[in-house]
Amino acid sequence: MFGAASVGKSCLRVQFADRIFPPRGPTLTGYVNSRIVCVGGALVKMLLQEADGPEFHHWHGHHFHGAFIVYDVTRRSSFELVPSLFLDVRSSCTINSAMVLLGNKADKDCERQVSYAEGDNLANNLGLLFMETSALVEAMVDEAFLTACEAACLC
Ligand SMILES: Nc1nc2c(ncn2[C@@H]2O[C@H](COP(=O)(O)OP(=O)(O)OP(=O)(O)O)[C@@H](O)[C@H]2O)c(=O)[nH]1
Ligand SMILES: [Mg+2]
Repeated sequence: MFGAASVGKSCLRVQFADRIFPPRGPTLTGYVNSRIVCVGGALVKMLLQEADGPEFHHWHGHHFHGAFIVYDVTRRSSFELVPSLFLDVRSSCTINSAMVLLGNKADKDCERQVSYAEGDNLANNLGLLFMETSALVEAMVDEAFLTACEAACLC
């Protein structure tokens, strides 16, 4: 999971893996959450790791089955960071499957600075899947991770 600081990477990851909001304790670089899911009749163990804010030099050379780029729909600067982050991720890591763009904090609709259409357009331009999520109210969190997992399993 990549994205600007405080977009909700930890909350999404922990909501999906442990059904807790908010996560307890700070983000620890390299910490892995896991959840076993059933995809196409097979049990798959998903391992979720998080880059520390936009600084992800420690992931250079890593190989992932999928990647999420997350922005905060109430913070435009986090959305504007997405194209350069996408290029950085693509050039530094091997992603052999789905990349997904997530617009998180969709529960804060009255504070929204990025529309759904803008997120969808950017995802289309970059060739990413797109969803808006809320880790707080657990909206589209399972769907986002399971979609990526299914795409990874098809590769
Ligand atoms: N309203 C709302 N707040 C959220 C949501 N997800 C996360 N937050 C809040 O956003 C803040 C940052 O969440 P984190 O999950 O720590 O963000 P992060 O991207 O992991 O941050 P770093 O690891 O520091 O880069 C916390 O105060 C969360 O409670 C959400 O879906 N809705
Ligand atoms: Mg975090």
